[in-house]
Amino acid sequence: MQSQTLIEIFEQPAAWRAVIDYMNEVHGDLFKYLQQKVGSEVVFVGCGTSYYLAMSAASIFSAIANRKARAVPSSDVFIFPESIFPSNSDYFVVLISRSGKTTETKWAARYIKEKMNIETLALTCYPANDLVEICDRALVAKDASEQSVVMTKSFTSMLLLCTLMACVAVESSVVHDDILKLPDLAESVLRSYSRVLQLLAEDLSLNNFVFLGQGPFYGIACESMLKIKEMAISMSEAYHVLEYRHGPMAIADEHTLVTLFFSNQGTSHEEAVLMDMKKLGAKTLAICETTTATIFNTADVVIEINSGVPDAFRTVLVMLVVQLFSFYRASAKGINPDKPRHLSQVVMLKE
Ligand code: F1P
Repeated sequence: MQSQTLIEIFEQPAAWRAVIDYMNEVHGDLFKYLQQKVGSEVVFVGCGTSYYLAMSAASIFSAIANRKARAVPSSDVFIFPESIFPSNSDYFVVLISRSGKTTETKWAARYIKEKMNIETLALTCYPANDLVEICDRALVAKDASEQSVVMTKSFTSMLLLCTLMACVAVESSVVHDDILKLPDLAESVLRSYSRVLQLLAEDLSLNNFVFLGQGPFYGIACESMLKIKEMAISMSEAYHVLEYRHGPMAIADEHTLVTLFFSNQGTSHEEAVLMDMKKLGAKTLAICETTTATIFNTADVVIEINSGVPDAFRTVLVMLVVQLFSFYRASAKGINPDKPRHLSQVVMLKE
């Protein structure tokens, strides 16, 4: 029987098409709403995968919509609210949750509404759930709901929805041409790289996985760290690319796979880190838009996305690579990623 997680990984192009259609339906209304919020800082909130999504979403939202945006884990909202919402600013909070049932995210939503009187928007995969009920508005990626415990298509689809929201914040008209290309590009990434990733994942001499990304790719690096932990029960870390030199590289050796998400904006700095990692004896996987001579001559494995789209739009595409890699790593270790150890779809606490 085919793995449900793998089925959902391959359903991403269709789920993204549905997100784009949905945005075409709601963009006029959303534009008006976001116009009322000009001047408010956008705070993206979530737990686990949804928190890492918030990190990439905040980076993308600031860059595209030219507005202040930040990501915080749901728990910080009700434990350290004074650090998150100093009283001298305006806020608009986007609460992200596949299920809409995660207790910490519900607590955060209630705290924001009741104690801070700040407007809230739920970003989720179900049109009706607890979070939608608590929040003032909702955006729903309904074709991205999943049976699997591990979040794959829900992550990329909700991130795409955030990216579209950032575009809508600056113009009310139709979806950006580059975004329209993404579902076809996703099909080609999933088709082209499965075999090479499977071979790399089968190298059982590797026992430590490091993911490095700057800007919008930092949230992607964190989500990659989580994917390989959840699916393949493997040790993993995530850092900003240049941060890795500041101590963490002490651990790197020939059993380490360092995956670098190359950005167009930071290529030369990121190439230098790639070369350093090679000198340390680590194995390297470069995920880049186009292969430079340095990347080609240095990295052990290169995944060239060749999308023609800017960094902010490419984040969802590069995530597919690590989802596949994590799945194949689990298979190589004889682990069933559909039944991850200790985990369930939702973390529900006693209320
Ligand atoms: C978030 C989450 C997942 C994680 C786990 C439990 O859920 O923490 O990131 O993989 O299986 O749930 P949600 O709030 O997005 O539904």
